[in-house]
Amino acid sequence: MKKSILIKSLVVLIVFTAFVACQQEKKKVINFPMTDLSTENLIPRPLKITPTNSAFGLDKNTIIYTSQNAAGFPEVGKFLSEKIKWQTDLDLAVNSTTKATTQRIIFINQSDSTEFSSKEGYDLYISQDSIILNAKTAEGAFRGIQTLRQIIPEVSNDTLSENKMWLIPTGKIIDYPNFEYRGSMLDVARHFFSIDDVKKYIDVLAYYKINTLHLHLADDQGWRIEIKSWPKLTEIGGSSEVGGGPGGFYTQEEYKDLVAYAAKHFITIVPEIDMPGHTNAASVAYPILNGNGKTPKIYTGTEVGFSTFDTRKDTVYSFIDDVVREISAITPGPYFHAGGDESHVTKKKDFIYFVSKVDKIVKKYGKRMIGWDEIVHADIDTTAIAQFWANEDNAKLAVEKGLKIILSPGKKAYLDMQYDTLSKYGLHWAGYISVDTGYVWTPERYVQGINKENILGVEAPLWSETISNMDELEYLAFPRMIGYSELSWSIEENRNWDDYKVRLGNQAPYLDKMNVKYYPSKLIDWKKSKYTYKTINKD
Ligand code: TNX
Repeated sequence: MKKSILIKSLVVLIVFTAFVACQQEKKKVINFPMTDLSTENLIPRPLKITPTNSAFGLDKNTIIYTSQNAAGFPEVGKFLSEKIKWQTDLDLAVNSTTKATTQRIIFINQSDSTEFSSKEGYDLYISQDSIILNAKTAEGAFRGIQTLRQIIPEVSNDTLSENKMWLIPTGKIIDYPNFEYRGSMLDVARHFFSIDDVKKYIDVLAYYKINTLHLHLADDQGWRIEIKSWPKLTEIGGSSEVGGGPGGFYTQEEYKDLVAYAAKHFITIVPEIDMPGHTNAASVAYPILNGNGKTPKIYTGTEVGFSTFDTRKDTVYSFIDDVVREISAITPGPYFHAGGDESHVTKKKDFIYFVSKVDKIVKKYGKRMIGWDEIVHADIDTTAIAQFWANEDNAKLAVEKGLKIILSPGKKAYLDMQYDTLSKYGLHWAGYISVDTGYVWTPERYVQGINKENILGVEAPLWSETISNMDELEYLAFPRMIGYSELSWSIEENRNWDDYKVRLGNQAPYLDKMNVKYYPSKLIDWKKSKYTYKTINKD
């Protein structure tokens, strides 16, 4: 820690301790047991942990303070209070002005220190009397409180004082992410998932510091987002899904609500409209868009590569202009994903022409285009991003052209791949991905010639041909998604399967309490919850 931060933190500590001391009863000396912050079950593993082997007793007298004039900080404090309530049933006041008889504080402090090179970085100082979280931005503070949530024990200690106390190990943590883009993708097109389902997914992603959720909003089997200027997209295109189920779609109001929910969790939504292939549902609604020479009919199967837009028709580009404009207007994040994969019935020259035109439309509405790795063949701006999923040559070409890469290699990061031959759901065209296979690889060196500076981050896609409800979604996504959080946040030296698998096993109480139906891989020794949560809540 630099001296300047130390002094700043000390000043903060002194001011607050003084403030609290004026009102508190005489402090009782508590003999805290030995702890070790470095062996806590943190995922993703923080950059640096220095244990000091005592404890902070979180109890009903703890109060939360935040910097009050720093944008977003009071909200982060409230979020922490709500989650502590959920975990422990304690009701902690946030920035309360009433006189408190308290002994310990959690202070979430906005710091302008130049130490914070990443906007998501944070430092956490835990002592017996206080927890101080320093961050430059509310986003950094938000990542930091996930760390704090993860070290609050499941069970309280009832013997140290009159109050139940949750003993948080003392020490300091210095942390920031290895990659700036840490994502998951959800295919809501093959099977539709409701806003509430997606919100539940966001809750868990945020706990593991994921910062991006890519929504695959249109494919051959369904169109899932209201476009006001082309209403049949959802009226007709939204009414189908794989297997013949009812489908569904998000109104723009619902999508906005989802985007706001994600933003509250510092998660950016990346909307994807996959084109020129994967567009059967759009062409069923508006046959004028179709370019494959066949009369489009509703499709509920799982084949790919048979549909295309007509890449030489002006109407198609006015359509795309409307779609990109309407979606961009309700998407605050910087990206628009334009798909581009498996356009097997689009001629190569038409594909190149199409992608270059779409790139310009996306830019016109102030967004950076992301596309599946095939887009690198087009003449596109270097601000575009290639999402590598299958073809290493495409990924290398992207780097030669100066594009950044998102790594989603099918063999390692596809959440829809089966764990093994016994898996109930999923596919296996890219192989089987057991929990260790999904974790044991090095994004920084996965494709020869593609180095850390070329990589924006890692994203794990969950395609939904074989899953149609939350239980099935969670079976495929968890626990593997938790591993991708560590692969994208933690530096290589801090990633180790033997160490990770123990920390993963200890996530079970959280996942159980969240009612996440994860796949209970036999490779992991899953921790049993010591208490049922009903008991905790009753006390
Ligand atoms: C390939 S990955 C696809 C998707 C399928 C997925 C199934 C990619 C860009 N395209 O259309 O859903 O495989 O694993």
